[in-house]
Amino acid sequence: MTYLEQYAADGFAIVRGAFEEDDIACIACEFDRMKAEGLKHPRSFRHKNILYLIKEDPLIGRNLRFMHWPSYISPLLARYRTDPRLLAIIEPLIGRDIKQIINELIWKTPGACQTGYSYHQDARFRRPASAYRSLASAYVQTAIAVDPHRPENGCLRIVRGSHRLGDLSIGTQQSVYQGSTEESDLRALGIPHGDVVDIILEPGDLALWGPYAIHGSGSNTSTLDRRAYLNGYVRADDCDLGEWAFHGGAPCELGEPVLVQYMELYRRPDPHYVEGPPNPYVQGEISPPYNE
Ligand SMILES: O=C(O)CCC(=O)C(=O)O
Repeated sequence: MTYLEQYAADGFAIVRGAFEEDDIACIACEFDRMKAEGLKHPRSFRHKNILYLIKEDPLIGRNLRFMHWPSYISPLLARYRTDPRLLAIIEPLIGRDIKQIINELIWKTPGACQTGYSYHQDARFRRPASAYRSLASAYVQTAIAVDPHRPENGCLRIVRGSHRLGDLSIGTQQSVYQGSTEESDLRALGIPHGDVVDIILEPGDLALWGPYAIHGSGSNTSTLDRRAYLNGYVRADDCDLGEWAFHGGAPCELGEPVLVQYMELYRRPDPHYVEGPPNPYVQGEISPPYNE
């Protein structure tokens, strides 16, 4: 089965060896650099679209869980967000005119007690919903494995075939990064445990999934980190938000930040510490025009 056949059948796919050892070594160094930058802050910090999400962990203290939009300050990570190998993987799904709505580094620091993600569909984050059209066919999330991903270090878990269930608004009242993959959440939806697939990856492998695929990940109980570089893309015509990634297949550079997830960008562009949810409009609706 090709990855495109697997994506159509299961709602997710794995491309083995999408990136080489040298690529991953460079990306891993940038993870370390971004982590050192992030941990200069006492708590979650935002500057425009860049966000360091830092939580106080009972076991290790300040814990950088993820960073949004490292590519504004890392030329290397910016290069990989528009890498031709990524385009070759997503082009058959969403074409050659592509915007980007996710650019994220995820760490699961060993020793921390909170590193899991509860089961969810990414559709919940595509807000305001009116800015997105044809979500099911226009949007794809990708994750490049930097470390081996295994059940013991909190690999992704995806429910096979759940992309056909549409928007289930799962757990939208709580943050996904403060939970874990609870079987009871699936049972409540009538989903058998046998449909859950552990996404085992080697460094350089790439996983992709759609906006309705139910997924989450468990805690890291090992001594190895589980880093992933996430890039989420959308067919440009079907989205009013996002940074351009490819125009006619040509890579687009980042300029002055535009509205993507942080809808307060123009009202509060200054560097600041974040109290409360990082993206305040994630649960709500606002009206177009967005980019005024
Ligand atoms: O990387 C993970 O473990 C979870 C990431 C995730 O669920 C997401 O980005 O939607």
